[in-house]
Amino acid sequence: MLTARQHGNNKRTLAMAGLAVVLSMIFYSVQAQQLAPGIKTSKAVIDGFMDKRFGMFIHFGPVSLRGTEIGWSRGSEVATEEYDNLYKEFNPVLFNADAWVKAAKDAGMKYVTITAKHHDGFCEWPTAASDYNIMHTPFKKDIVGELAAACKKQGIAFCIYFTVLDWHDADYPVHSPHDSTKNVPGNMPRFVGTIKKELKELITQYKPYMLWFDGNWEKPWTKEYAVDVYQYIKSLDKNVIINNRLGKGEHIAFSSESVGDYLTPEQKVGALNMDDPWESCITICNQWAWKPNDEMKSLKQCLQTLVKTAGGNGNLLFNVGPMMDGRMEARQVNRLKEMGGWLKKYGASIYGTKGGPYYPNETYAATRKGNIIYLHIFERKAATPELPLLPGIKIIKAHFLNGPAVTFKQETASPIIIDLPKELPDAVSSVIVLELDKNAEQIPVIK
Ligand code: JFZ
Repeated sequence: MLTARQHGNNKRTLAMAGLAVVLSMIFYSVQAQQLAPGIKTSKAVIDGFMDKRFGMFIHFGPVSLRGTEIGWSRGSEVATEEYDNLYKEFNPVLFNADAWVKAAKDAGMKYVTITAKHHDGFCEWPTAASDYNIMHTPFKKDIVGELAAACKKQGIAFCIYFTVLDWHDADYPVHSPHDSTKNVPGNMPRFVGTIKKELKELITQYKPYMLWFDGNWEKPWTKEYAVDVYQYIKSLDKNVIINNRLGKGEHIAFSSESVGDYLTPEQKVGALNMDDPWESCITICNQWAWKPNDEMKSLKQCLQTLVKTAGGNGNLLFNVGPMMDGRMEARQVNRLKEMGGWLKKYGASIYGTKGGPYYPNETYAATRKGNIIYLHIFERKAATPELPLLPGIKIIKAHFLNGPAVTFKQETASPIIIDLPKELPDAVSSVIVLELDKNAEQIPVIK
């Protein structure tokens, strides 16, 4: 029993506690709009990421048994009930993390990003947060862990794709992108608690270099949650890089809604941008997850996508969807190897360069480093193509990268004229080295 006095004290304590809650809520809602100062990923870390230029995206999961799109085909091409039970027969016995990483390395890629959890909610690592994970499949092997270990062994950065929407989790209010009658009230605070638990496992166990968030566009996800999760991640590892799909707003431009370190144009090469770091994600075929007989891009398309991306000062995250047995398609691995063959010869014009000073177009793109402009010629449209002049800058020498000299004409007031040989040294993308008398990286972008 409590005395009247104790009651009174308790009332006061309660009132004060209540006031504290209200005050902290007001403080939180103001505070939560912004990241705590000094918490953003450092420029040095982001610069290191952008120097890599080329990475592998991997979309994989039980859906690969059907060959339809990951997440999105749930409740459309594949009935929800059927989709949600696919994990019971998911057994990619030929999965070999070393082979995947080797395919990435042979392509000249510098990082690998795996769908640890896509919109269908299936977790490819043995999480304690939900039973809907790889340990409850016949396979019972930690795909995320094996891939992380293989990346470490082969010296390539390991990264994780993670969605903040989960159409499978009862706490998440949206249960289908196709049918809003499936929506439920859910419990977002609890859901955010679950994803923090999952992220803690992923970060502490696998030490990812970068986290590729997704699923930020649905209504339940707010900027406040994004700020909270960003700060939480940084409390676990201050150097992990985070894409901009953790926050709200557009994928291709920063705004007051953005939370994250870099922009993420999807299925197209981003526009030249010398100010904001960006990475285009583009599929080698059409579908993100494996699809039988999906149309594959030609070597020319693949390489020019990479070159135009580098020419715009961005990275390319090039996607492969492994088959249900865990192997990547041989034709895709071969295509990647061809890209790697080109990069072995011409990698100096891609890795560690900046884009510009010219805007990429259908005929050429440019990259630059130190006193050099690398001019990437896609096509011999003319024998003597013209380049916009470089005010106050003298070209000292021009030659094909690892190849013969190139003659050119440079006058103060007219365009630069390049003399192309009858046949370009590379059928897909030839690289001309223009050696300048000044630092090329300081040249303002030329339209
Ligand atoms: C997202 C994912 O949904 C997709 O499955 C894949 O993982 C890709 C890399 O990222 O792409 C989107 C994002 C938003 C929409 C469609 C695809 N949308 O809003 O329609």
